[in-house]
Amino acid sequence: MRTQVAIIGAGPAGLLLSHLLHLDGIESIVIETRSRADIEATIRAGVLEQGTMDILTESGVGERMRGQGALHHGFELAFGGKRHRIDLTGLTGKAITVYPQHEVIKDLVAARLAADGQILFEVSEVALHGVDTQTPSATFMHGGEARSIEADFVIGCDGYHGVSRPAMPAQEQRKNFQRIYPFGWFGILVESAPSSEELIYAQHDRGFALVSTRSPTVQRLYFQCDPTDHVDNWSDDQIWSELHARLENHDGWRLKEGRIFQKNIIGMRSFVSTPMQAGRLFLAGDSAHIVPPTGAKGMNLAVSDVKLLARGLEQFYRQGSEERLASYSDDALKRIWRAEYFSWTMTRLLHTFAEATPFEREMQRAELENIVTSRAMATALAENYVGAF
Ligand code: RFL
Ligand code: PHB
Repeated sequence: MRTQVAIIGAGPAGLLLSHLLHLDGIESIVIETRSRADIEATIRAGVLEQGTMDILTESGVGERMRGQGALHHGFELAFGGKRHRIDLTGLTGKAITVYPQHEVIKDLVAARLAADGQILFEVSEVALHGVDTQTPSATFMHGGEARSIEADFVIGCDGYHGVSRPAMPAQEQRKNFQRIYPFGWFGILVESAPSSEELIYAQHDRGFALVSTRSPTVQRLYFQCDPTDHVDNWSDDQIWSELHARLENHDGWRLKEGRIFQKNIIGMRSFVSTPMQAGRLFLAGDSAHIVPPTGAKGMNLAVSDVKLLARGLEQFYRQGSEERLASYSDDALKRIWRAEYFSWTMTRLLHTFAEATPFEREMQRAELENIVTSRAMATALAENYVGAF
């Protein structure tokens, strides 16, 4: 097979890139190790920034998001037995939408297939070749046959565990930055009505907890846990009593219970691998960087990476200029580092660190008090959360 752009991975980054390129008249083929059913059912992110909503709408895949997503104009910070509202729209003029990542995936897959776009699911043994030449290629197995795609560019959108980052040339000169946190998140999906109209981020001595939502009948809750723990170690009663203890407060607000129908534990890391390009291989999304989910930035960063890449590729094919492509990594990293900073800040502010001294715990509490009493501090937090940069 031959195409202009070979895209490795059908997550939000790969699918949106393929869709944007198609709108610019540029051909691509996406290859994905998992099945369509699997990628359309994996529960991950929920919060879309305004910029992400805008790009989905402008590129014609925002209809279901506008209909089914919930626009949120604020969120709550809970600590010391009280809830405090961060008025996102009042402070920044912007809002966020809660719309599940797998619904974004469904919308993008449907748009690609409706336009006769090629997505090859359930491929295996993916390997990249000649990425520092003008004719890079990918080889893989599909339906029991050995296949290959020759392209002008290969874009690695294959997530943290993919093959693209290890295939970057000059591995010894790459700079990787990493922090692994000593805790994880225990996430559950619950059948119930929402307990709160807005997301609640709670700091508590027993550990962080988050109240989010998926729909009027399905809620998403998380609590800080040992990253090596196992979901089977927790009965439903234990899960509820932990959530009640961390979330309920002096004003009588109560968490609604319901049937728990999904449980998982995720680890937390900050990670950036630079540069994000070498020759004709470019990385986008989680393949190049990871943020802890506290700032709700991962999918939004994947979207802003591919927006830059699509512009660079458009300039290349339309004007024969590599100027934008040449500065892709530097341009993308400016936003990535700010999102890394924000995600680390939110994580540090809201989690309980076992090794923190009593003094450090008071500093954490004082920082939270500053945010809810200073409009300037709250505005800075809100600007970062909605992605107003
Ligand atoms: P993905 O989504 O990991 O997609 C990569 C795809 O590549 C496939 N793949 C391969 N395909 C071909 N060949 C190979 N060798 C391959 N190896 C892998 C994989 O099967 C997969 O389909 O990366 P992408 O596109 O960069 O998107 C990144 C986002 O998925 C991620 O950043 C977010 O989910 C992070 N995240 C959140 N982001 C937000 O913006 N807002 C949120 O509220 C938010 N909450 C979250 C989150 C992530 C979470 N978890 C589970 C880590 C909440 C959680 C709990
Ligand atoms: C989610 O709904 O899954 C979610 C919301 C906010 C976050 C992280 C995850 O910060």
